[in-house]
Amino acid sequence: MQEEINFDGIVGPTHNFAGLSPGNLAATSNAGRIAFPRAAALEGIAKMRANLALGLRQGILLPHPRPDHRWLAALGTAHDTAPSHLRAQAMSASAMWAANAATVSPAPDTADGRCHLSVANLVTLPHRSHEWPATLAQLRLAFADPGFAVHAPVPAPFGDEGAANHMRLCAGHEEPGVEVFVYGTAGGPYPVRQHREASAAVARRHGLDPARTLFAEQSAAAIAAGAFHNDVVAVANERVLFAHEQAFADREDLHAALRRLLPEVEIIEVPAARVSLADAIASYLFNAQLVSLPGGGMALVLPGEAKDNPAVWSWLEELVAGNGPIRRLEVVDVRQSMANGGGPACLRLRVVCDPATVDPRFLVDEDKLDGIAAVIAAEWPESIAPADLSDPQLIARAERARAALLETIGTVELIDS
Ligand code: SUG
Repeated sequence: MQEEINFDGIVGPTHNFAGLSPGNLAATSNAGRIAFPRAAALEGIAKMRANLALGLRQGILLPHPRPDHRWLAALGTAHDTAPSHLRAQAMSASAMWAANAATVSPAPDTADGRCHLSVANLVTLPHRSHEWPATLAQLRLAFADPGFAVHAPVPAPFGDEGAANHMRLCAGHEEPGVEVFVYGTAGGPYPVRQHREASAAVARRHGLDPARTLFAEQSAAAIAAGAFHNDVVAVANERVLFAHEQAFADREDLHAALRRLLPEVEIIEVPAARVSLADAIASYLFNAQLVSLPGGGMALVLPGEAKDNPAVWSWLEELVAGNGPIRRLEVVDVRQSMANGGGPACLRLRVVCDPATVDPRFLVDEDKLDGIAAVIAAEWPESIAPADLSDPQLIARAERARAALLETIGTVELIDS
């Protein structure tokens, strides 16, 4: 039985605002602010609880070792002597944004009938480029069942940022889907983070049917406006595509291909005249989780910032009052993550699979979340200012905090990876 499971990245104890992501307007504008790792991680737990309350399956991915001593050593330095930019990059808690961990092709789409996961190389930005070894170790543990194939990243220089630039549309999770890979070619002053060459490699490695695989270019206007990943301007679930009018370079071409391959597709497009790209990006309207509810119909799990934006909220209220597939709006508070450009959808990696084949240590219910929340409340630093990133006491505390979490989850074998 194929089901969607959302694996949320637990916000790590070194969450901070270092302004490391050019083109991510929230992250750059909040650079230098004091961060609140404990509150951030508890916001993430509350979001998972909200999803459980909707009747959805929930999984977790764990924080990576930070500082990343191995990466610093490979660069010929160490935390106490590293230049400040390398120190900040080695301390980043960016692995929380699990939508960038990997690209997932569920079993019904692949030639060998296995669910394939390709770990993203994240080569474009230094602080994210060293996430992949720890992600690979975790995914190999969580998805060790022979029903999965976990691939190492596509080699550099082809930038790959994972599921954030990938959408799967299907009549139902059991049916073969249409997989859409969204890549960038130009974004004005900002780096293009997803390269077509990387997406094509992932599609080949996953054994996707070329006739049911689409490559769509992200519009340069969207990247220039701050949509550094496709999931900031579009989201898909089952037969529904929910996107901004200016998300894609050639929207008509994409719509026509989707209608040809999946006649039941429903495309819900938000016109720029109602919600500008700037409002869509500031509110993270599209960085919602679009989920199928067990009782039928779909819900959007949105950040509080979407409710605070009058143009966005009035459009959404009209949407759910209509007769379409999206019937419910669920608002969650993930403000600490949002301030670094990570909304509800960034925080999760969707895997469609048989839940019985997943290592149960990576699945959660309310009781397990209570245990995780207790570790966070006791061990996570309350606040981190930029100067704290070089404080040995903070580092010792963050390393202890992560070790306590791994102990609670029963994954101490991940301590060094
Ligand atoms: O890669 N922010 C992340 C946000 C990722 C959001 N993910 C998705 N859209 N799926 C990024 O830009 C900020 C870290 C800092 O500046 O310290 C950061 O990495």
